Amino acid sequence: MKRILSFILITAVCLSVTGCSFEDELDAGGLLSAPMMTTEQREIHEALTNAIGNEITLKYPKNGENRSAFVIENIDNEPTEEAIVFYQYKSADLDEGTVHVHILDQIDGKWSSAIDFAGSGAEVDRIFISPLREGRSPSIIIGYSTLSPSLNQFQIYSYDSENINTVYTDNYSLLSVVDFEDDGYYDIFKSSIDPETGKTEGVIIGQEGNEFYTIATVKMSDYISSYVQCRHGKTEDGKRAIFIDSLNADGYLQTDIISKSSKTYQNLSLVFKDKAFEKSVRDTGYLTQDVGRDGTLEIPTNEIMAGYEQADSVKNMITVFSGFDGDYSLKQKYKGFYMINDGYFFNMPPDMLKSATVKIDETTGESVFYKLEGTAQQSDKELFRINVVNSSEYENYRALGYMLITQQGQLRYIVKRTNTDEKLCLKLDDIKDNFYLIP
Ligand SMILES: [Ca+2]
Ligand SMILES: [Ca+2]
Repeated sequence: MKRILSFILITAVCLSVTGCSFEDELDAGGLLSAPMMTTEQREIHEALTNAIGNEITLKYPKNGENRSAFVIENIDNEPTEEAIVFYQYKSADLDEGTVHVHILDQIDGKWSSAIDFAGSGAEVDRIFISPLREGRSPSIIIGYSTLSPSLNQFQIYSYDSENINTVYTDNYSLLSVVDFEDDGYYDIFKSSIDPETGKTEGVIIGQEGNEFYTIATVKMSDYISSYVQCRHGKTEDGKRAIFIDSLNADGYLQTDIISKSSKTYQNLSLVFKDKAFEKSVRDTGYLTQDVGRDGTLEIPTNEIMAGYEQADSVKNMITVFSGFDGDYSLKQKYKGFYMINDGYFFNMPPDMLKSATVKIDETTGESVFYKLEGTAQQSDKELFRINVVNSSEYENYRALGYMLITQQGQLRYIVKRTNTDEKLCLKLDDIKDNFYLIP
Protein backbone atom coordinates (compact mmCIF):
# COMPACT_ATOMS: atom_id res chain seq x y z
CA MET A 1 0.00 0.00 0.00
CA LYS A 2 2.89 2.25 0.77
CA ARG A 3 4.02 1.81 -2.81
CA ILE A 4 0.64 2.82 -4.13
CA LEU A 5 0.49 5.86 -1.94
CA SER A 6 3.94 6.99 -2.92
CA PHE A 7 3.00 6.44 -6.53
CA ILE A 8 -0.09 8.58 -6.13
CA LEU A 9 1.99 11.30 -4.52
CA ILE A 10 4.51 11.19 -7.34
CA THR A 11 1.70 11.35 -9.88
CA ALA A 12 0.11 14.26 -8.05
CA VAL A 13 3.42 16.13 -7.97
CA CYS A 14 3.96 15.37 -11.64
CA LEU A 15 0.52 16.71 -12.45
CA SER A 16 0.90 19.88 -10.49
CA VAL A 17 4.37 20.70 -11.71
CA THR A 18 4.22 19.96 -15.40
CA GLY A 19 0.52 19.81 -16.13
CA CYS A 20 1.74 16.41 -17.30
CA SER A 21 0.30 15.23 -20.52
CA PHE A 22 -2.07 13.04 -22.39
CA GLU A 23 -2.68 9.51 -23.61
CA ASP A 24 0.12 7.64 -21.93
CA GLU A 25 1.82 10.01 -19.60
CA LEU A 26 2.62 7.12 -17.27
CA ASP A 27 4.93 5.82 -19.94
CA ALA A 28 8.41 7.02 -19.10
CA GLY A 29 9.36 6.71 -22.79
CA GLY A 30 9.40 10.45 -23.32
CA LEU A 31 11.93 10.87 -20.54
CA LEU A 32 14.47 8.41 -21.90
CA SER A 33 17.36 9.49 -24.02
CA ALA A 34 16.85 9.69 -27.75
CA PRO A 35 16.38 6.24 -29.26
CA MET A 36 18.73 4.79 -31.86
CA MET A 37 17.91 5.93 -35.35
CA THR A 38 16.72 3.51 -37.99
CA THR A 39 18.52 3.43 -41.35
CA GLU A 40 15.74 5.52 -42.88
CA GLN A 41 15.95 8.06 -40.05
CA ARG A 42 19.73 8.26 -40.48
CA GLU A 43 19.31 9.00 -44.18
CA ILE A 44 16.75 11.69 -43.40
CA HIS A 45 19.00 13.14 -40.69
CA GLU A 46 21.90 13.27 -43.14
CA ALA A 47 19.82 15.05 -45.78
CA LEU A 48 18.68 17.49 -43.08
CA THR A 49 22.18 18.34 -41.82
CA ASN A 50 23.42 18.64 -45.42
CA ALA A 51 20.78 21.32 -45.87
CA ILE A 52 21.01 23.25 -42.60
CA GLY A 53 24.22 22.19 -40.87
CA ASN A 54 25.14 20.18 -37.80
CA GLU A 55 24.47 22.71 -35.04
CA ILE A 56 21.03 21.40 -34.29
CA THR A 57 19.27 19.30 -31.68
CA LEU A 58 16.38 17.10 -32.70
CA LYS A 59 13.13 17.78 -30.84
CA TYR A 60 10.63 15.12 -29.88
CA PRO A 61 6.90 15.73 -29.50
CA LYS A 62 6.18 15.52 -25.77
CA ASN A 63 2.75 13.96 -26.08
CA GLY A 64 0.39 12.17 -28.41
CA GLU A 65 0.92 9.15 -30.59
CA ASN A 66 3.78 10.51 -32.71
CA ARG A 67 6.72 10.78 -30.30
CA SER A 68 9.48 10.63 -32.88
CA ALA A 69 11.48 13.61 -34.13
CA PHE A 70 10.87 12.10 -37.58
CA VAL A 71 7.30 11.78 -38.72
CA ILE A 72 7.21 9.84 -41.99
CA GLU A 73 3.88 10.01 -43.81
CA ASN A 74 2.46 10.81 -47.19
CA ILE A 75 1.26 14.39 -46.79
CA ASP A 76 0.57 15.46 -50.37
CA ASN A 77 -0.91 14.27 -53.68
CA GLU A 78 2.33 12.67 -54.81
CA PRO A 79 2.55 8.98 -53.85
CA THR A 80 5.82 8.70 -51.90
CA GLU A 81 6.17 9.53 -48.24
CA GLU A 82 7.50 12.80 -46.86
CA ALA A 83 9.39 13.27 -43.63
CA ILE A 84 8.68 15.97 -41.05
CA VAL A 85 11.56 16.63 -38.66
CA PHE A 86 11.58 18.85 -35.56
CA TYR A 87 14.78 20.52 -34.46
CA GLN A 88 16.22 23.48 -32.62
CA TYR A 89 19.46 25.39 -33.26
CA LYS A 90 22.04 24.66 -30.56
CA SER A 91 22.84 28.34 -30.29
CA ALA A 92 19.76 29.84 -28.64
CA ASP A 93 20.63 33.44 -29.54
CA LEU A 94 20.01 32.55 -33.17
CA ASP A 95 16.25 32.26 -32.73
CA GLU A 96 15.46 32.23 -29.00
CA GLY A 97 15.00 28.49 -28.90
CA THR A 98 12.09 28.31 -31.33
CA VAL A 99 11.45 24.83 -32.64
CA HIS A 100 11.84 24.46 -36.39
CA VAL A 101 9.96 22.15 -38.70
CA HIS A 102 11.69 20.73 -41.75
CA ILE A 103 9.96 18.81 -44.51
CA LEU A 104 11.95 16.45 -46.70
CA ASP A 105 10.78 14.71 -49.82
CA GLN A 106 12.11 11.78 -51.84
CA ILE A 107 13.63 12.38 -55.26
CA ASP A 108 14.50 9.15 -57.07
CA GLY A 109 14.47 7.36 -53.73
CA LYS A 110 16.86 9.85 -52.07
CA TRP A 111 15.78 12.10 -49.22
CA SER A 112 16.09 15.75 -50.01
CA SER A 113 15.31 18.96 -48.13
CA ALA A 114 12.10 20.63 -49.28
CA ILE A 115 10.86 23.27 -46.84
CA ASP A 116 11.88 24.72 -43.50
CA PHE A 117 9.81 26.91 -41.22
CA ALA A 118 9.76 28.11 -37.63
CA GLY A 119 7.06 26.79 -35.32
CA SER A 120 5.25 28.89 -32.74
CA GLY A 121 6.91 27.75 -29.55
CA ALA A 122 10.00 26.15 -28.07
CA GLU A 123 8.51 22.67 -27.70
CA VAL A 124 6.32 20.44 -29.81
CA ASP A 125 3.43 19.21 -27.69
CA ARG A 126 1.91 16.92 -30.32
CA ILE A 127 1.46 16.43 -34.06
CA PHE A 128 -1.39 14.94 -36.02
CA ILE A 129 -1.35 14.12 -39.72
CA SER A 130 -5.03 13.77 -40.42
CA PRO A 131 -7.33 14.00 -43.41
CA LEU A 132 -9.93 16.62 -42.54
CA ARG A 133 -11.92 16.61 -45.78
CA GLU A 134 -12.61 14.32 -48.67
CA GLY A 135 -10.42 14.89 -51.72
CA ARG A 136 -7.78 16.80 -49.78
CA SER A 137 -4.30 15.82 -48.72
CA PRO A 138 -4.02 15.21 -45.00
CA SER A 139 -3.44 18.32 -42.93
CA ILE A 140 -0.48 18.76 -40.63
CA ILE A 141 -1.65 19.85 -37.19
CA ILE A 142 1.09 20.80 -34.75
CA GLY A 143 0.51 21.86 -31.16
CA TYR A 144 3.30 23.88 -29.54
CA SER A 145 3.51 24.05 -25.78
CA THR A 146 4.23 27.18 -23.83
CA LEU A 147 5.02 27.64 -20.14
CA SER A 148 1.36 28.32 -19.53
CA PRO A 149 -0.59 25.23 -20.65
CA SER A 150 -3.72 27.32 -21.11
CA LEU A 151 -1.97 29.29 -23.82
CA ASN A 152 -0.57 26.51 -25.99
CA GLN A 153 -0.88 27.30 -29.65
CA PHE A 154 -1.65 25.00 -32.55
CA GLN A 155 -1.30 25.59 -36.23
CA ILE A 156 -2.78 23.73 -39.16
CA TYR A 157 -0.62 23.59 -42.27
CA SER A 158 -1.33 22.56 -45.81
CA TYR A 159 1.53 21.31 -47.95
CA ASP A 160 1.61 20.92 -51.73
CA SER A 161 5.17 19.73 -52.48
CA GLU A 162 6.40 23.28 -52.92
CA ASN A 163 4.71 25.47 -50.38
CA ILE A 164 3.65 25.21 -46.82
CA ASN A 165 0.79 27.42 -45.74
CA THR A 166 -0.42 28.09 -42.26
CA VAL A 167 -4.15 27.85 -42.72
CA TYR A 168 -5.32 28.10 -39.12
CA THR A 169 -3.91 29.20 -35.76
CA ASP A 170 -5.57 28.97 -32.37
CA ASN A 171 -4.88 28.61 -28.64
CA TYR A 172 -5.65 25.47 -26.70
CA SER A 173 -5.23 23.69 -23.41
CA LEU A 174 -6.22 20.31 -24.80
CA LEU A 175 -6.01 19.33 -28.45
CA SER A 176 -7.08 16.23 -30.30
CA VAL A 177 -8.46 15.08 -33.63
CA VAL A 178 -11.48 12.81 -33.68
CA ASP A 179 -13.19 10.81 -36.38
CA PHE A 180 -16.57 10.90 -34.69
CA GLU A 181 -18.43 9.43 -37.68
CA ASP A 182 -15.93 6.70 -38.44
CA ASP A 183 -15.69 7.80 -42.09
CA GLY A 184 -11.93 8.43 -42.23
CA TYR A 185 -12.22 12.23 -41.88
CA TYR A 186 -11.38 14.04 -38.71
CA ASP A 187 -12.70 16.97 -36.72
CA ILE A 188 -10.40 18.98 -34.53
CA PHE A 189 -11.38 19.07 -30.91
CA LYS A 190 -9.87 21.62 -28.59
CA SER A 191 -10.63 22.84 -25.14
CA SER A 192 -9.38 26.01 -23.56
CA ILE A 193 -9.14 27.11 -19.98
CA ASP A 194 -9.45 30.85 -19.59
CA PRO A 195 -6.53 31.70 -17.30
CA GLU A 196 -8.43 34.70 -15.88
CA THR A 197 -11.84 33.22 -15.17
CA GLY A 198 -11.14 29.45 -15.11
CA LYS A 199 -14.00 29.02 -17.59
CA THR A 200 -13.60 26.22 -20.09
CA GLU A 201 -15.11 25.59 -23.47
CA GLY A 202 -14.85 22.71 -25.91
CA VAL A 203 -14.74 23.63 -29.58
CA ILE A 204 -15.08 21.38 -32.62
CA ILE A 205 -13.39 22.83 -35.67
CA GLY A 206 -13.92 21.66 -39.23
CA GLN A 207 -12.94 22.68 -42.73
CA GLU A 208 -15.23 23.96 -45.47
CA GLY A 209 -13.45 24.74 -48.75
CA ASN A 210 -10.28 26.47 -47.62
CA GLU A 211 -11.85 27.91 -44.50
CA PHE A 212 -11.76 26.54 -41.02
CA TYR A 213 -14.74 27.22 -38.86
CA THR A 214 -16.34 26.32 -35.54
CA ILE A 215 -18.74 23.46 -36.13
CA ALA A 216 -19.97 23.39 -32.55
CA THR A 217 -19.09 24.24 -29.02
CA VAL A 218 -19.64 21.89 -26.11
CA LYS A 219 -19.89 22.52 -22.43
CA MET A 220 -16.88 21.30 -20.48
CA SER A 221 -16.50 20.90 -16.74
CA ASP A 222 -15.51 24.26 -15.25
CA TYR A 223 -12.79 25.39 -12.87
CA ILE A 224 -10.28 22.71 -13.65
CA SER A 225 -6.61 23.15 -12.93
CA SER A 226 -5.31 20.99 -15.78
CA TYR A 227 -6.09 18.36 -18.37
CA VAL A 228 -4.45 15.07 -17.58
CA GLN A 229 -5.44 12.61 -20.28
CA CYS A 230 -7.52 12.34 -23.43
CA ARG A 231 -8.47 8.83 -24.53
CA HIS A 232 -10.28 7.81 -27.68
CA GLY A 233 -12.65 4.88 -27.50
CA LYS A 234 -16.25 3.80 -27.28
CA THR A 235 -19.14 4.06 -24.89
CA GLU A 236 -21.12 0.96 -23.89
CA ASP A 237 -23.61 1.51 -26.72
CA GLY A 238 -20.80 1.67 -29.28
CA LYS A 239 -20.61 5.44 -29.78
CA ARG A 240 -17.24 6.85 -30.66
CA ALA A 241 -16.20 9.24 -27.90
CA ILE A 242 -13.28 10.93 -26.23
CA PHE A 243 -12.91 10.60 -22.48
CA ILE A 244 -11.10 13.59 -21.01
CA ASP A 245 -9.70 13.28 -17.51
CA SER A 246 -9.02 16.60 -15.81
CA LEU A 247 -7.88 17.66 -12.40
CA ASN A 248 -10.38 19.86 -10.58
CA ALA A 249 -9.55 22.73 -8.26
CA ASP A 250 -9.80 20.42 -5.21
CA GLY A 251 -7.21 18.04 -6.64
CA TYR A 252 -9.58 15.28 -7.76
CA LEU A 253 -9.84 13.67 -11.17
CA GLN A 254 -13.07 13.87 -13.16
CA THR A 255 -14.12 12.89 -16.66
CA ASP A 256 -15.83 14.66 -19.55
CA ILE A 257 -17.12 12.47 -22.40
CA ILE A 258 -17.50 14.11 -25.80
CA SER A 259 -19.45 12.38 -28.53
CA LYS A 260 -21.63 13.08 -31.52
CA SER A 261 -25.10 11.76 -32.12
CA SER A 262 -27.42 12.77 -34.94
CA LYS A 263 -25.30 15.81 -35.85
CA THR A 264 -25.19 17.12 -32.28
CA TYR A 265 -21.98 17.22 -30.30
CA GLN A 266 -22.48 16.65 -26.62
CA ASN A 267 -20.61 16.31 -23.39
CA LEU A 268 -22.42 13.11 -22.44
CA SER A 269 -21.00 13.20 -18.96
CA LEU A 270 -22.73 16.51 -18.23
CA VAL A 271 -26.15 15.72 -19.75
CA PHE A 272 -27.29 14.12 -16.52
CA LYS A 273 -24.53 15.47 -14.35
CA ASP A 274 -25.56 13.58 -11.21
CA LYS A 275 -25.66 10.18 -12.97
CA ALA A 276 -22.34 10.46 -14.76
CA PHE A 277 -20.00 13.40 -14.21
CA GLU A 278 -20.37 13.62 -10.44
CA LYS A 279 -19.91 9.86 -10.14
CA SER A 280 -16.59 10.13 -11.99
CA VAL A 281 -14.89 12.28 -9.33
CA ARG A 282 -12.01 10.32 -7.82
CA ASP A 283 -8.46 10.36 -6.49
CA THR A 284 -5.57 11.33 -8.75
CA GLY A 285 -3.73 8.53 -10.49
CA TYR A 286 -6.96 6.74 -11.43
CA LEU A 287 -7.09 7.49 -15.13
CA THR A 288 -9.67 6.31 -17.64
CA GLN A 289 -8.55 2.98 -19.09
CA ASP A 290 -9.61 0.34 -21.57
CA VAL A 291 -9.91 -2.68 -19.31
CA GLY A 292 -10.01 -5.80 -21.45
CA ARG A 293 -8.52 -3.89 -24.39
CA ASP A 294 -11.75 -4.11 -26.36
CA GLY A 295 -12.13 -0.44 -27.34
CA THR A 296 -14.70 0.50 -24.69
CA LEU A 297 -13.38 2.87 -22.04
CA GLU A 298 -13.85 2.54 -18.31
CA ILE A 299 -13.60 5.15 -15.55
CA PRO A 300 -12.17 3.92 -12.23
CA THR A 301 -13.56 4.99 -8.86
CA ASN A 302 -12.82 3.71 -5.38
CA GLU A 303 -14.57 2.17 -2.42
CA ILE A 304 -13.16 1.06 0.90
CA MET A 305 -12.29 -2.61 0.80
CA ALA A 306 -14.00 -5.12 3.12
CA GLY A 307 -11.94 -5.46 6.29
CA TYR A 308 -10.90 -1.80 6.37
CA GLU A 309 -12.49 1.22 8.02
CA GLN A 310 -12.79 4.67 6.56
CA ALA A 311 -10.74 5.80 9.53
CA ASP A 312 -7.79 3.58 8.70
CA SER A 313 -4.71 5.62 8.11
CA VAL A 314 -3.81 3.34 5.19
CA LYS A 315 -6.88 2.99 3.03
CA ASN A 316 -7.17 -0.19 1.09
CA MET A 317 -9.32 0.33 -1.91
CA ILE A 318 -11.59 -1.62 -4.14
CA THR A 319 -11.61 -0.09 -7.60
CA VAL A 320 -14.76 -0.04 -9.68
CA PHE A 321 -14.36 0.40 -13.44
CA SER A 322 -17.51 1.78 -15.05
CA GLY A 323 -18.42 2.26 -18.69
CA PHE A 324 -20.70 5.00 -19.98
CA ASP A 325 -24.08 3.51 -20.75
CA GLY A 326 -26.65 4.53 -23.38
CA ASP A 327 -28.88 5.94 -20.63
CA TYR A 328 -26.38 8.65 -19.67
CA SER A 329 -25.11 6.95 -16.56
CA LEU A 330 -22.00 5.15 -15.46
CA LYS A 331 -22.46 1.40 -15.33
CA GLN A 332 -20.22 -0.82 -13.22
CA LYS A 333 -18.30 -3.37 -15.32
CA TYR A 334 -15.42 -4.55 -13.14
CA LYS A 335 -14.80 -4.43 -9.42
CA GLY A 336 -11.65 -5.56 -7.69
CA PHE A 337 -8.10 -4.79 -6.69
CA TYR A 338 -6.08 -2.34 -8.82
CA MET A 339 -2.33 -2.28 -8.32
CA ILE A 340 -1.59 0.88 -10.28
CA ASN A 341 2.18 0.95 -10.09
CA ASP A 342 2.50 -2.70 -11.07
CA GLY A 343 0.04 -2.16 -13.92
CA TYR A 344 -2.57 -4.79 -13.18
CA PHE A 345 -6.16 -5.11 -12.04
CA PHE A 346 -7.64 -8.20 -10.44
CA ASN A 347 -11.39 -8.43 -10.90
CA MET A 348 -12.83 -9.97 -7.74
CA PRO A 349 -15.88 -12.25 -8.07
CA PRO A 350 -18.80 -11.29 -5.75
CA ASP A 351 -18.02 -13.83 -3.02
CA MET A 352 -14.43 -12.62 -2.88
CA LEU A 353 -15.55 -8.98 -2.62
CA LYS A 354 -17.65 -9.96 0.37
CA SER A 355 -15.38 -12.48 2.09
CA ALA A 356 -11.81 -11.65 1.12
CA THR A 357 -9.44 -8.76 1.68
CA VAL A 358 -6.02 -7.71 0.44
CA LYS A 359 -2.91 -6.74 2.36
CA ILE A 360 0.40 -5.71 0.85
CA ASP A 361 3.41 -7.71 1.98
CA GLU A 362 5.68 -4.89 3.16
CA THR A 363 8.82 -6.94 2.48
CA THR A 364 8.08 -8.19 -1.02
CA GLY A 365 5.49 -5.68 -2.22
CA GLU A 366 3.20 -8.57 -3.17
CA SER A 367 -0.59 -8.23 -3.08
CA VAL A 368 -1.73 -10.91 -0.66
CA PHE A 369 -5.37 -12.02 -0.69
CA TYR A 370 -6.76 -13.31 2.61
CA LYS A 371 -10.03 -14.83 3.74
CA LEU A 372 -11.76 -12.05 5.67
CA GLU A 373 -12.12 -12.89 9.35
CA GLY A 374 -13.09 -9.80 11.32
CA THR A 375 -10.87 -6.97 10.12
CA ALA A 376 -8.11 -7.12 7.53
CA GLN A 377 -5.61 -6.94 10.33
CA GLN A 378 -7.16 -9.98 12.05
CA SER A 379 -7.35 -12.00 8.85
CA ASP A 380 -4.42 -14.40 8.48
CA LYS A 381 -5.73 -17.22 6.29
CA GLU A 382 -3.83 -16.56 3.07
CA LEU A 383 -5.49 -17.50 -0.23
CA PHE A 384 -2.95 -16.44 -2.85
CA ARG A 385 -0.35 -13.76 -3.50
CA ILE A 386 0.40 -11.93 -6.73
CA ASN A 387 3.85 -10.69 -7.67
CA VAL A 388 5.49 -9.06 -10.68
CA VAL A 389 9.05 -10.10 -11.45
CA ASN A 390 11.58 -9.79 -14.20
CA SER A 391 11.88 -12.67 -16.66
CA SER A 392 15.40 -13.40 -15.32
CA GLU A 393 13.98 -13.99 -11.82
CA TYR A 394 11.06 -16.06 -12.97
CA GLU A 395 12.70 -19.51 -12.71
CA ASN A 396 13.62 -18.88 -9.08
CA TYR A 397 10.04 -18.00 -8.26
CA ARG A 398 8.76 -21.02 -10.15
CA ALA A 399 10.92 -23.23 -7.96
CA LEU A 400 9.14 -21.63 -4.98
CA GLY A 401 5.73 -22.66 -6.32
CA TYR A 402 4.70 -19.50 -8.20
CA MET A 403 2.77 -19.93 -11.44
CA LEU A 404 2.59 -17.67 -14.47
CA ILE A 405 -0.60 -15.63 -14.91
CA THR A 406 0.55 -13.60 -17.87
CA GLN A 407 3.55 -11.75 -19.22
CA GLN A 408 4.32 -8.46 -20.92
CA GLY A 409 7.75 -7.64 -22.27
CA GLN A 410 10.27 -8.63 -19.62
CA LEU A 411 7.68 -8.69 -16.85
CA ARG A 412 6.16 -11.89 -15.49
CA TYR A 413 2.92 -11.67 -13.50
CA ILE A 414 2.90 -14.62 -11.16
CA VAL A 415 0.76 -16.08 -8.42
CA LYS A 416 1.38 -18.42 -5.54
CA ARG A 417 -1.70 -20.24 -4.30
CA THR A 418 -1.90 -21.75 -0.84
CA ASN A 419 -2.87 -25.41 -0.66
CA THR A 420 -6.13 -24.71 1.04
CA ASP A 421 -9.53 -26.23 0.27
CA GLU A 422 -11.00 -22.76 0.74
CA LYS A 423 -13.15 -22.03 -2.33
CA LEU A 424 -12.07 -18.38 -2.20
CA CYS A 425 -8.64 -19.62 -3.23
CA LEU A 426 -9.40 -19.42 -6.95
CA LYS A 427 -7.95 -21.91 -9.39
CA LEU A 428 -5.18 -20.71 -11.69
CA ASP A 429 -7.55 -20.52 -14.68
CA ASP A 430 -10.00 -18.36 -12.72
CA ILE A 431 -7.16 -16.10 -11.60
CA LYS A 432 -6.06 -15.75 -15.23
CA ASP A 433 -9.64 -14.99 -16.35
CA ASN A 434 -9.95 -12.18 -13.80
CA PHE A 435 -6.52 -10.68 -14.35
CA TYR A 436 -6.12 -7.56 -16.53
CA LEU A 437 -2.97 -5.70 -17.54
CA ILE A 438 -3.47 -1.92 -17.41
CA PRO A 439 -2.61 -0.14 -19.54
CA1 LIG B 1 3.85 12.35 -51.01
CA1 LIG C 1 -12.88 -1.91 -22.23
